[in-house]
Amino acid sequence: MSSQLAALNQWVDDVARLTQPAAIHWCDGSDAENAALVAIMQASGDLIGLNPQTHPNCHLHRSHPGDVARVEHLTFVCTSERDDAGPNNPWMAPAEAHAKMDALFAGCMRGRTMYVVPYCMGPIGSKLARCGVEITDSPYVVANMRIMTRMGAAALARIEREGSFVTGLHSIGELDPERRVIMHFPEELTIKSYGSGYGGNALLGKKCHALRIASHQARSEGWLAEHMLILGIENPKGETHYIAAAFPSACGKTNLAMLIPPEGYARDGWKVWTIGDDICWMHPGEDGRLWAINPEAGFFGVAPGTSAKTNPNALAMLDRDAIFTNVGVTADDQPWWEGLPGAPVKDWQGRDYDPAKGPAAHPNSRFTVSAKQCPSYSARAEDPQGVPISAIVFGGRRASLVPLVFEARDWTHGVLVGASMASETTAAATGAVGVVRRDPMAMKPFCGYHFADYFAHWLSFGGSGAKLPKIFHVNWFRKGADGAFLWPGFGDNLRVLEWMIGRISGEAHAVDTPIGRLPRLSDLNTEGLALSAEARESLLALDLPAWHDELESVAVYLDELGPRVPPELRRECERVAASLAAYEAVDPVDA
Ligand code: SAT
Ligand code: MN
Repeated sequence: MSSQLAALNQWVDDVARLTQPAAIHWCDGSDAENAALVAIMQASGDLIGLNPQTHPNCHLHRSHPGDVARVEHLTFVCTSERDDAGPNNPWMAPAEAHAKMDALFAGCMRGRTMYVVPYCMGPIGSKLARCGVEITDSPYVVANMRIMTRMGAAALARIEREGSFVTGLHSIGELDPERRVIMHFPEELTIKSYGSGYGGNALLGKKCHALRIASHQARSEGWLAEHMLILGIENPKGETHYIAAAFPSACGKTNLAMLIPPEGYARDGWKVWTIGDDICWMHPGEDGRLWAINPEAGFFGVAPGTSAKTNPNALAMLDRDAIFTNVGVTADDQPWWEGLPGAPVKDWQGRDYDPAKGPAAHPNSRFTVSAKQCPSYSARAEDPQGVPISAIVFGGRRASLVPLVFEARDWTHGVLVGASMASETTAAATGAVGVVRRDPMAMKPFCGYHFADYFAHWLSFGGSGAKLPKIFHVNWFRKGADGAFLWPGFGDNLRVLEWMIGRISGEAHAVDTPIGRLPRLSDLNTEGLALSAEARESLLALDLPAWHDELESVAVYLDELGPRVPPELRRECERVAASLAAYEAVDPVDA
């Protein structure tokens, strides 16, 4: 046995001694293994079979009703120095955290099977990919990890070859919110998670490894681990540009990643290719460009609102081999959520559906499905080199202030734009929904180290010679006086992406403003689009006094992050504020 596998075996033995499982199962990722697990879960009620005619090999999982989202206040980054975790993360000293977790894990798997899940984040043959091993007592977690990662024998072989891997220990425990905690030890490449079966808390390859631990590794190794979708846009000439875009959870990343071009665009030959919908690892290539892979192999998407209108590609991949969590069901056992035709008879808790008790599907109900089933899945998604990124897009959910799109003037300004991102909170995390909070680069819940150091790391890419992507900011969520969205969104977002590509090739026009470069409405292709007069007037307008206040609030936010904030970023914030003060208002709309 290789020394790598000896180390892995030793860890598995140690965990078994601590958790006392009735049996240990090493996962090979095979179909037979999955079928056996599904049978076990059907017998236990963990999975419920759905209509085999309309949805072959699809299953429903109903979680504990108190375990439906990530728990940011219970998610710790345990660095030896408190300040290294930053004010953006709950922190606990590593020794204390290990002791706390070991006490929770002691004997917790009695009577249960302990699964050992080797996995690879990224194409199995890619230098950019990284491996991990998750130990869990939840067969639901195993079934999801099988879809979301390259799990099983191939990953184990790579671990044996390579040596280094992230260790993740997970138990659903008692699913008691009072005994729920997720600890990250980035200096030890270790994760310990107890008391939740929910995606981001329990599928340790995803947010825990591919963002929190990986962002920490990326900083010391000179790359970026980001909460971004990756898509390719093919123009009628057959050229494809790849775009990475960061939005907070439940702000439409999956829909954007699978965008279907609007009628005129499709006719002219535009195509959109999906690489990933949630996480992006970007490495500087020898050519000075950033090259990106999607570390995941599947989608863990928000179900409600996914429909033939909003995301036909997603709907098309969800009629076979999928796991649905906390959705409703119809009389003939089809999965159902708000936004679909038909009617539910049972809600997400398995109760008879009663609109007085709330929606049939939980607002954070999810589907888990292999990326290979996506009709727009890019052939380049499995490319071990990744794809070269032409543009980075930041976006939030902002009912007012922020225009539909603007371009940062350069990399440093773009880093400020990303650092000052803000968004209304969603159901993806527990807590109040709809409150605007700063969410830099959509990484507030996921950055495994001090935000100030993270901004410095981003700035460090700005060296001369690098062929860095252009940086843009978008806001699809601007609302009018009546509270309705001003921009149609979904497929029509391609109109905005086309302008970005025009900016990259130097063909599209923009107006310089203090906050960045804005298109005039006439610079966007609005053919076939019925925009209201209010939308035409305000989607690209600048409210200067409100932007003043915004820049002041960004400066306060940077101050709150403390003295580690790079001076370059503060100076950039001052530069924008000064240029706002000096700005003679020109009307950027069709000026
Ligand atoms: O945290 S999850 O990965 O489960 C979903 C999300 O919030 O993006
Ligand atoms: Mn996410």
